[in-house]
Amino acid sequence: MKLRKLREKLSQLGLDGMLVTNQYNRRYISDFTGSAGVLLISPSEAKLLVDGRYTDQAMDQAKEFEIVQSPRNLLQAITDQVEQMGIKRLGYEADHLSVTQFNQYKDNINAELAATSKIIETLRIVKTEDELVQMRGAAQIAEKAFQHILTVIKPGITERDISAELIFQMQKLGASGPANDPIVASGWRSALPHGRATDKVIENGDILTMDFGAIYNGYLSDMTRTLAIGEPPAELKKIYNIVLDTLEHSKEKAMPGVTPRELDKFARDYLDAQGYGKYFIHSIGHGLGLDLHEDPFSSSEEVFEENMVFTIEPGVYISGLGGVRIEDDVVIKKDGVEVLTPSNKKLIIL
Ligand SMILES: [Mn+2]
Repeated sequence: MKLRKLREKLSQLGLDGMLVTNQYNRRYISDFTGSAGVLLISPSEAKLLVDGRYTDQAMDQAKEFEIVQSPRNLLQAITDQVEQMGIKRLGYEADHLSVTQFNQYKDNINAELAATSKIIETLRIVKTEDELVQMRGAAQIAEKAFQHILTVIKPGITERDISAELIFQMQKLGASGPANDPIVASGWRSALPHGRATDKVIENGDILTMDFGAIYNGYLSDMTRTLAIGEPPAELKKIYNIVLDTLEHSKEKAMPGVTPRELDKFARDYLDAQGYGKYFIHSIGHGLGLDLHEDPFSSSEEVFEENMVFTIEPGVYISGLGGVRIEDDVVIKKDGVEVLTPSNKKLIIL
């Protein structure tokens, strides 16, 4: 199915071959989960070139592909296969090649090389039912780790303790790993939207932002929760409720026919009306799937369609005071969104 859609796209673009080098695109089209290898696809053939470390795994996973075992530097094998497959106009993924790699391909491959952009990324935007099953699994793991971490957080432990415990719990719950290096930012550091965990000690009166997720069967979750340890400053409490309202209203707004750009503007206008627009210093969200940040991005003017997955993550960050971000992952559905991270979002004061 995925291969068929890709071939349709190639024929529309006048390409009789495609070289796939990006790891997520390679996995999406072939089901091969290894960390090295390339796909060569023509109208009649589909080959996966891997080195000897991956031959058995590739044969097991990439059922629609002919596996070609090659030396670790795949250049000669790619050149030979393009020749054998009779490819005259080969598309390559311009967003994912280094200049060095491109020059090697240009100097060796005997075919016209055609730059392409986002062909497979675009196919990845609308999730299949099977992909949604994995994404629900990834979200549930993060949700359970969040419930657990609430029993761990107390004054005296460090941000790094929290990060390590989140990762450990998610792996015990079935994650193959964390989706990112968790963001754990407490007190004044919560004003840093991407404050990675440090040795800072959690203190009474701190507000604490945690942004983390799990990888489950290749698919990612990405959630952010902000909570307080002891009574937080009054202004941060007020900001918390405004950010939460922005999140909830944005979720109501996310539906087929609306563009990510419109959703972003809606959230920005909402925060502006409350006087906090200038402290919302990033975008409203991003596509999520095999990769943590994938299409559609918040600047996209292509409308949402059913079964796209998007994060919604308004935030307000005030230097010297602190910050609040709350993030949910949603699946766009005909009448509203399916929230993959549904845990209660009223301000928790530990
Ligand atoms: Mn995110």
